[in-house]
Amino acid sequence: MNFSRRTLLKASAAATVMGSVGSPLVARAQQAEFVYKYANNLPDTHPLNVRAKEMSAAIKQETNGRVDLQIFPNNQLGSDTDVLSQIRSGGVEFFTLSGLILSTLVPAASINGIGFAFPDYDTVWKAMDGDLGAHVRKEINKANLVVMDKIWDNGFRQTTSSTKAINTPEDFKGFKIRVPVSPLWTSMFKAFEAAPASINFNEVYSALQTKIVEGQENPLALISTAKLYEVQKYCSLTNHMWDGFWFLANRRAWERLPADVRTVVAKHINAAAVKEREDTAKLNATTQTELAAKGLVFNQPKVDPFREKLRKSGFYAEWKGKYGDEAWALLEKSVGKLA
Ligand code: X2X
Repeated sequence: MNFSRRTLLKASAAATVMGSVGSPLVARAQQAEFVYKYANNLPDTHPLNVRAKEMSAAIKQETNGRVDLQIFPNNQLGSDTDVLSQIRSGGVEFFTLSGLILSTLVPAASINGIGFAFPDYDTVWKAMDGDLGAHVRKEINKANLVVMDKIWDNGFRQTTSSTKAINTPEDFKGFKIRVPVSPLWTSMFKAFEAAPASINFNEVYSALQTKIVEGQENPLALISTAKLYEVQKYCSLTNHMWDGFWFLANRRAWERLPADVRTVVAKHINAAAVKEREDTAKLNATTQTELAAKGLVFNQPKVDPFREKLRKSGFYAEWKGKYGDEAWALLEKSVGKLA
């Protein structure tokens, strides 16, 4: 669409009168001093992106159009591994990433993913909004990334498969399972004597479809919104891990924002995280019926034998040694004795 000079002048005059809300495209572009990209790996329909859109609009509104936070869902700007290097270089300004994948850069960030650590969401939020979360954010800051206070929810992870249900730890023996690119995920499924394959989320659907792997593990909200039920037959409610997304910012880009603008941006990001937590927990709790109707066969294995297998394999002792006594004590303060 070509704007003639006359149209441009008319549009910018109108925008001056209308202010930032609903301003013509041209005027809004002129007013957006800061056009920042926010990348994530989730489908557009996932509650994280639904709330992110509201967040972006609220930020634009309260900054009078000065900040235009552009959302790129579904790995549009690259895989998690690619975008992690872009957030560090400034190729993107914002990125939500699981602490377990971030742990390739910040080892402490995977601690919330320790197998069977969290019994429920109350315990998760007390820990992640309390001392354990503060410890992880301190470590993330040391890696020269900015991290928002409130972690976003991914959920409690379940195991899907195209070949069999997982009822006991023995069923994991030799099981070709996709895991995200993270030392903790690989370590846990090796402790189950499975055959974990590290694959970025943007390649999971095709890896399952072509049977490169038999299964994967994710919360029900993602099994639904990423349509993984189309290429999986069984869903075993192993509930083996809680996982969340830290909202990260490139430090130089963050510090380019004036202090008052930073306060507004952080306020809306953290408020969106709290709303997304409610949405995602609700979706995780209600999606099983919808997924069963789409053909997924559910089973509910007893969890204690899996936890016992991890204990006997030395998994908890190994990771206690990796995180160190301070971080492990913060985890056990929230969830009780593990190792
Ligand atoms: O990669 C996954 O499985 C996902 C989408 O759950 C994460 O980002 C960890």
